[in-house]
Order: sequence, then C-alpha cells, then structure tokens
Amino acid sequence: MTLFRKLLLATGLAAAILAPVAASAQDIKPRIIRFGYGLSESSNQGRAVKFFAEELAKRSGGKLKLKGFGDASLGNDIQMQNALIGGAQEMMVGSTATLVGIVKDFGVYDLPFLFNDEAEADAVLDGPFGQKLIASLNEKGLVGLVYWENGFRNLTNSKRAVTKIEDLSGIKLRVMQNPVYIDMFNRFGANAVPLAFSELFTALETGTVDGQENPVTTILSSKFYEVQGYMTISRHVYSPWIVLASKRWYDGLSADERKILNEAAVASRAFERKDSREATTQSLALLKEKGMKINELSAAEVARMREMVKPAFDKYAAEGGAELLKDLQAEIAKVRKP
Ligand code: TF8
Repeated sequence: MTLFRKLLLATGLAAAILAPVAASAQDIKPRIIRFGYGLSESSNQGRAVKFFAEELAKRSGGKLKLKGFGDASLGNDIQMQNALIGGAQEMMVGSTATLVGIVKDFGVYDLPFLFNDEAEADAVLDGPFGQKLIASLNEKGLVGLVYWENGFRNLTNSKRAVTKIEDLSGIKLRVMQNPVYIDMFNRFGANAVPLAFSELFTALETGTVDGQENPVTTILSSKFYEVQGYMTISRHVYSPWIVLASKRWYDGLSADERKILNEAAVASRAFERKDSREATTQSLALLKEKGMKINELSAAEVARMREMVKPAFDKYAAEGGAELLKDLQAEIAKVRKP
C-alpha cells in the first residue's frame, strides 16, 4: 500500500472519495409507489406530491417511481390508512386529525388555538414531541415520515357572515371525523357533522351541510367558493398533514431505499411548507376576487371562543389526555417568543 493510500484510509477520506462508486452499487430495486392524497393535483398538496416524486427519482436513479393519486381516488384518509396497514397501498398524505381511530393521541393537535404561528408548529412537530407521536404509529402498522403543513383553519358557510360566535348558531358545519372537532364546534353552537373530505363538496352543494372549515389554500383549490359565500378568518386550529408509509411495505425496503425515502421526505417537507405559505397569501386574494365575503375574527371574539372551549380541554384531559396535553403545552411554551 502506498503511503498516500495509507494516509487516506487513516484519515477516513477514503470513504468520501470512494462514495460515488458506492452510490452506484446501492441496493435499490425498481419499485412503484402508489401515493394517495385527498386534494386535487393542482393544490398545494398535489404540488408537494409531485416534488416528492421528482426527488425520489433523482435520488434513486429513476428506480423509485412514485405515482400520485389525487382527489381521494384511492379512498378517503381513513380508507387509505387501512390500505397502508394491510399493505395494499404504499404511501399517502392526510390530516393527522383523521388518525385518531388508530392512535388517539393525534387528537391533541386538534384542540383550538394551541399554536400562535407556523414557526411554533414547525418547532414542536419536528421536535421531540412530534417525533414521539410519529413513532407511536409503528406498532399500528404505519410509518410516519414527516409532517407537512395543511395550515391554520378558517370557517366558511353559505348562510351569513360570522363575526361573533353566536352567528354560528344552528349552522350545519362539516368537521373532520374526529371527536375533538365535533366537541369544539358543538360548544360554539354549530351543529357539527363529521364527514369525509371526499364527500364535502357535494354535501355543501346540495345543502346537506351549510359550512365547513379548512385552510384558505384548500378553500381555493377545492373550489368551495363556488358554494360558500362567506369566509371568516378564524385560524382556530393549526392542522398538520402527515406523510405515511405502509410499515409492511417499508420493512421490505433495503437500508439504502429507506434512506433515500426518508431524505426525499425531509426535502419535500421544506418544499411543501414554503409553497403552502406562499400560496396562503395568494389564495386569500383570489378568494376575494371570486366574490367571497371575507372577514377576520376580532381578537376580542377569539378571546371569547377560547373561554368557551376551555371545557373541551378539560374533557380531553379527563379522558386520558392530561399528560400529553401538558407535554404539548410545555413544548409550545419553550419555543414561544415572549
Ligand atoms: C379535511 C382536511 C383535508 C385533508 C386532505 C384530504 O378537512 O383538512 O383537506 O386531510 O388531505 O378533511
């Protein structure tokens, strides 16, 4: 061995120099990954899925082929979760809120007015609290890769402008299939109707429900402005999306494939959050242009709502969520700017 080679090995430089050779010898099989999602291809969700597919192709020399299936064409969130658990589908993205049937703890994110802004959400979700919740999916047959941003949720309806809580009275409001949401909106005086997102547009159109709540990006991309005249910027819940893989499938991947998948997921997270945040401002302007009557909930009204839903927090704590809620609030306090 030459002195040069010896030196290389000793300093560990060899690994770096030989890395390109190793890359081509990586254990990657050609695979098709069926990735389901509920929104349209042109939504922020659709754009992020496309980005993810491109990243995977780039990092795997085209071997890992992600095929996106939008508009809930593989099923709604809950149906897809079950398909992943059974191994009939490889991947999906959906709201954490719809995971409560599998891991109840995910409901903690749905309590209202927890996060003040996106930076707080990022820090907590990507930090130990959010990662511990993600890890709890493994024993249920799911692998959580990363959180994406769905966003702060706002109210829309076809009846009237909502400027105070009382305006919600009697409004049939579609909520996600999640007890925290049902409880919260019933306390606000609405008539909460749990329904899969895939059925929402028709339900609004036919008057089965009068209103719904979602981030402005979704209100635009799902064309809710066509059937909803009023929007109230309430930002009542910060809603995360979670990118999931079937554990059965994931366990069959090589270490190299898993590494590529995880790294592409992290890249997609950065893309998705930036893109969604840019789209939020733009969506608001477009919704105005489409003729929606938009008002912002006053600080005083938000304070009233906070007061009104205190019992929802107590209920959540009493039903076994006390410690989790305390942990979450402590994590938020750590990252909150004074
Ligand atoms: C909802 C959610 C949905 C998302 C999407 C289907 O209201 O916010 O928009 O989970 O992935 O159901």
